[in-house]
Amino acid sequence: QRPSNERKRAGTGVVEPCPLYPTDDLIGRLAGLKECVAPEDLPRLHPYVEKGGRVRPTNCTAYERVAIIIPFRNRYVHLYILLNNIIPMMQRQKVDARFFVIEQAPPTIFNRAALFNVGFIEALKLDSFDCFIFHDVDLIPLNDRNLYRCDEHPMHFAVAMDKYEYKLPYKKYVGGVVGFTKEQYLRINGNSNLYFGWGGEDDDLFERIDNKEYEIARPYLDVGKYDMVRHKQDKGNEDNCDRRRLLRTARQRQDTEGLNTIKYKRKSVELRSHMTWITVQLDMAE
Ligand code: UD2
Ligand code: MN
Repeated sequence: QRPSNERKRAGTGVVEPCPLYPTDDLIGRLAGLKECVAPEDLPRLHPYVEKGGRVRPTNCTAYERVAIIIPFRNRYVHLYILLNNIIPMMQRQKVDARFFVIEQAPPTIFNRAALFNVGFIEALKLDSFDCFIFHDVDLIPLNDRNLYRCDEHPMHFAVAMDKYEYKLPYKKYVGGVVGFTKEQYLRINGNSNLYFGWGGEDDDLFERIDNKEYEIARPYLDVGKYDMVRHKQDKGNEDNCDRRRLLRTARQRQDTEGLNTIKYKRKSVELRSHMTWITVQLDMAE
């Protein structure tokens, strides 16, 4: 059952609630712009974004507040391309969204899933949010009917990517872009923090979702379409050779390892013009 617009009204000043399915301004299929954008061009291209990276509807109040969490290290070109694509999409979808870049400082191996936990905790320290969308920096949505919102079950948005021939690669796949309400993310105890390096963390997330008896809500293939900006495997994100072994204990670990056990050192929080930028240090586990 969806919460009523009245109860979940977000923002201030605007009385009229936005429609639950605000489809009037949508285009459908998008070009998916991949040209480089300089950060100093963002204010000219998207002047309505508030400092710290909030976009919200101007003539109605969204029924939920969304934090878009982007795990990040040294992918500036991708980040600005992504923002240039999704900022206007958020506007057309009448989403009240705030962008958080969660940057992992060197030297430890990259840990995408732990950064999601950091983003969840840090976003809630700054403001209240109903919905958390965890978004790879390099995935460009190709259809704005893919509404960036949360629902009764965890959402998997990126179901059809160019690198998988625009199909779901396997049934349990929840990589790329996923969304949880605050309650759902707390109930699954977030992501595992143990996956340093490339791979496995998304399959661990599936086990956590499934273990708590959630279904996974997905758009149609034509709607959940994305292109990934081409890239090579990053230095500092080498294949995680432990991933298969870790995955075997995913369900046993769920309640004792994850959001409730994450350790990190927060180095800085900056309210930049088009995003909130949080830099953290993660230490490799004991
Ligand atoms: C796949 C999945 C991704 C994740 C990953 C395994 C797709 C489209 N995505 O991505 O969801 O499960 O495998 O870990 O299949 N990042 C940085 N800097 C780095 C390394 C990673 O910013 O040095 C971030 C960035 O947001 C990136 C994400 O982590 O999009 C995933 O890393 P990737 O893009 O290198 O991995 P990829 O494309 O194989
Ligand atoms: Mn990628």
